[in-house]
Amino acid sequence: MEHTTERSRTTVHAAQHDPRRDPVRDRALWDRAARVLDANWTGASTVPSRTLYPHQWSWDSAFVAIGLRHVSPLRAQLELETLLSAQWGDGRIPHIVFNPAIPLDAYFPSPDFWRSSTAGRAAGAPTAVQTSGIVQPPVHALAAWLVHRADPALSRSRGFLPRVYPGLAAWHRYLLHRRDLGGAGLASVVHPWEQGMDNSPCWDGPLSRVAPTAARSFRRADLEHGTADDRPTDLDYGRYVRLATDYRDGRYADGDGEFAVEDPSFNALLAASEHALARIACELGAVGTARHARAERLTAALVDRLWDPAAGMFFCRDLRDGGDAGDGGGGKGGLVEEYAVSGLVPLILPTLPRDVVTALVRTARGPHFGLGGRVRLAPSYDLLGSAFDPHRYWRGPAWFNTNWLLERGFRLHGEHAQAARLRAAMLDVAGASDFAEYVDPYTGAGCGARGFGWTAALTLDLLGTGEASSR
Ligand code: 9WN
Repeated sequence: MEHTTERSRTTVHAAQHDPRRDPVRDRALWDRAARVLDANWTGASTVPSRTLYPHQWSWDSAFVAIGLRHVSPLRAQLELETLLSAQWGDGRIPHIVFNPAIPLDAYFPSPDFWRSSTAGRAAGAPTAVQTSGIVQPPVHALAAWLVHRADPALSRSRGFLPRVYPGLAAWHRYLLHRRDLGGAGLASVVHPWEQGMDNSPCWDGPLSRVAPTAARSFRRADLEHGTADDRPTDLDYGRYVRLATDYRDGRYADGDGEFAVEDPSFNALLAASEHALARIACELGAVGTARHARAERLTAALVDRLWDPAAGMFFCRDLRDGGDAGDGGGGKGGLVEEYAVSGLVPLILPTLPRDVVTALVRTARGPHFGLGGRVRLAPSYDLLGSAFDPHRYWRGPAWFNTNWLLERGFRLHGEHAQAARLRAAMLDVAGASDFAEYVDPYTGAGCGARGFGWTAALTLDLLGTGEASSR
């Protein structure tokens, strides 16, 4: 791929203009990150990890495309097109697209659990490919726009945006209508895996009402690749399996499942992607105003429903919490008052009110997240929380996708020094941990899989765009 190599050379050159960075080390880091993406490439998409996650995951692919665009804009386009080819008729983009060449016991839950082409028939699941039936955060339109911008000529010649726009629009329609379970204009997630931060302590309350499936009735494949102490517990898994089984047995119809949560990060990504979809619409000759207005309404609903001014934080809203939490939320459910990184992600939104931005930056730099100096990267959960654990999955460790979003948010709102510190720390930790899936937020020590897709991809993005860019 001569085009790819040429582009790669040009782009890393741009990153070398930052006088504070060593261009030789950055070039080596770039090459290592690109090699991870090559190793995880299957021919039409990228696996998050060859061992732990050997299929295509939805939000992983969006982050991967954002990095891949610097190395091969063509592969980045294909990554998103492959994912969209597994979209369901009702608009949902499934959280996993299964590779039929991978043995069933390599990952649990496998295609025979989800039974997408039969149980999902009424919702329009594809027949040519097996998928899961739940979704993941909508980072895709943002990714598609950034991929287009990386090589507009190639994008135009392949008709990339006209190819992906209808699917992305249907995806947002699904979330904004079928998933508006609280009736307030926000999308709800119906399973912790949908929000992407599987065993966050935010779910402990909502999950406590779910009767777990007995652990002996399924076999976890994840424990064959990682330390049990770093992974969700069997009890968590029993509840994940119960919720997914019930959703499947209800033919993946949305409505009155036991778990329904309005999450700040999921909705912030939807609003950011709606802004991106507006730009895509303009590029295709349509008017984007209505979409920008919708993104602004989503931002306003996020503040209205999930912002707690006294805490200086966005919290999840548990729609199945029957008690009146007295939180002024205007009706259904109650706020889950846990400081998790999800509540900082709305910083990526351009029309967040100034006082909210100021308070959120203060919270990020304060004792709960320690970005003022106590940690290297933002933890996934409250450093002061009783459930904090620096190594157990989403209960404390730092992840590169959430830190990349925060870096972007800091920069968007003029917090350039904070953004630059975070960016430098991410690059150092990604390289030193061999592109770990997640790391101890204090030490940067790697946990989980190595050679992890989005860690490598977002390293490339940070190197490829430079800190001054508006990206
Ligand atoms: C379940 C693939 C995915 C990520 C999620 C992360 C983890 C899966 C799992 O891996 O979830 O979807 O088996 O734990 O939590 O964010 O997309 O990398």
